[in-house]
Amino acid sequence: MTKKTLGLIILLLGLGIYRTPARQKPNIILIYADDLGYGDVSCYGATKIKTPHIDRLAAEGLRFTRAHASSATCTPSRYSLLTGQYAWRKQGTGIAPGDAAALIQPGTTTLPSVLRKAGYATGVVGKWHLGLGPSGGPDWNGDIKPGPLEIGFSYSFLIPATVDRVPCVYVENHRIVGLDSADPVQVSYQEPVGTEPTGRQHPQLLKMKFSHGHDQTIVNGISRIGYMTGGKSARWKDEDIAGVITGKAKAFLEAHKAQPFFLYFATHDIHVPRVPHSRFAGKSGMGPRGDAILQLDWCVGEILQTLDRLNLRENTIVLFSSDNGPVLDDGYVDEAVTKLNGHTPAGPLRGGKYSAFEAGTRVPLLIRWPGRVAPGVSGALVSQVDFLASFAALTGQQPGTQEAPDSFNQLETLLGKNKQGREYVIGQAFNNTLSLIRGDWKYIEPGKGPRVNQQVQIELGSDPQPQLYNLKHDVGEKTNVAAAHPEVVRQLAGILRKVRTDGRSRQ
Ligand code: NG6
Ligand code: CA
Repeated sequence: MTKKTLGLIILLLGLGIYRTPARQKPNIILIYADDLGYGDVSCYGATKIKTPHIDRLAAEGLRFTRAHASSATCTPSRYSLLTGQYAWRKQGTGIAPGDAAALIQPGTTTLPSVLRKAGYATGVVGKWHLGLGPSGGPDWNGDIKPGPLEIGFSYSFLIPATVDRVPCVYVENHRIVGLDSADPVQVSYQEPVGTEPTGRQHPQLLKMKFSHGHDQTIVNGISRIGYMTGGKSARWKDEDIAGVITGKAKAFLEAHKAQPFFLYFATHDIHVPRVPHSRFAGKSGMGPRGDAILQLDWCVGEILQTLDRLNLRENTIVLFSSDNGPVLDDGYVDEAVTKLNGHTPAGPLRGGKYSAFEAGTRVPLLIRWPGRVAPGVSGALVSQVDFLASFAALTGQQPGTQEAPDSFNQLETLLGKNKQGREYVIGQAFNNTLSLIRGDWKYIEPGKGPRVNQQVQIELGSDPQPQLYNLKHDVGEKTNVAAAHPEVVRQLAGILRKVRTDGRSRQ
């Protein structure tokens, strides 16, 4: 800069003309891990594994100790997160097959549609698992819609369902990436398609064996749920997934650095199959599950470094959470059990993924917004179902009575100003048993079905009798005190009944 221009700027500054532009609406990034437990990262007490980048978020932001996903499995948690409606209100929102039709109808008010209305660029990168296409499922070889672009996202780069489900391809906006039209993709969850080997018939071809389920078409040496054929040029390599989706997430930030953006970055890690890149394989000493945690931590670090580099750290709210609790053997023989090495994925909580007990839905939640959210710890009761109304409020909006019927404006809680949070939190277990937490009390409604899922070795929290726990004195839900406190059981069951029958919970 010449002396002359410097002089001019100083003069203009003095006159108050050369001002920095008004503070832009904050960007929002939601990093949503898969199957990451309450105790899986070092800022939540893990000692056998170090997660420095996730810990950085905790040190620079607010760490919530009582934050919940809406459900103990993926599809319903994500459905609630994006729509602000409990998934159990809507049929067909259980764990979706990889060829499911779109579960969220175009025209629905969603977290991205609300932010888009406020002028945000809205991207989703990573795991979708909310169905694609019209009823009957998507046309994999044509335009794959409706999908995220029809419900408020302006950009999408997807793992369509889960990495353990076919089709094993990426979908960018409406198209499979790298598809050769001479080799069309065919998918079936009913019967074999094509002639490719399956894990059930050719286990000798597998680089990772299945322990239950996951014995159909083999892709990249790993057998999946469902059958597929074709699309050879478009298939992912499991080892590269974290790098590919992180690259797409970074590209989205770069492309939209000048405007407010919302990025929903949904990682594959640490879901099965756990096949991390060679940079992480063997590095945790805990087998592939631990290595996948290191890879997840790396993804978070890449996002944070990109924000630093683009000078967006200050004006970006970063949220980090998980869609449900932890599981060890979720269908592949990957040493998750044998190499656990004393690690406690659920921390002090009982149960795990699929469960009505706390480990099913109580998950890490970190929120960083430099200068606006004071670093620290919050014990406020939080549910991810509230993100929609809370971020609507951040942008001066309020959902109408017909929209996001279970989403409350909890912005003050997310920003650390309200220390109480929600009046109550509702959780949905795999078997659809609901639980309700209010204050120190946790009520689990009577449920049918097995108490333990033997395949995954997780206590589901089902009991034909009502259960009541005092989480303050018994966070591990060891002692059912329902018989000693019938009035509390009655009260909490009453709230649950009302929320159910009213069809909405926000007035
Ligand atoms: C189960 C799968 C499990 C996992 C889960 C969905 C079997 C036996 N188990 O049905 O491996 O894919 O669905 O996980 O197939 S979630 O995190 O996406 O909800
Ligand atoms: Ca999950």
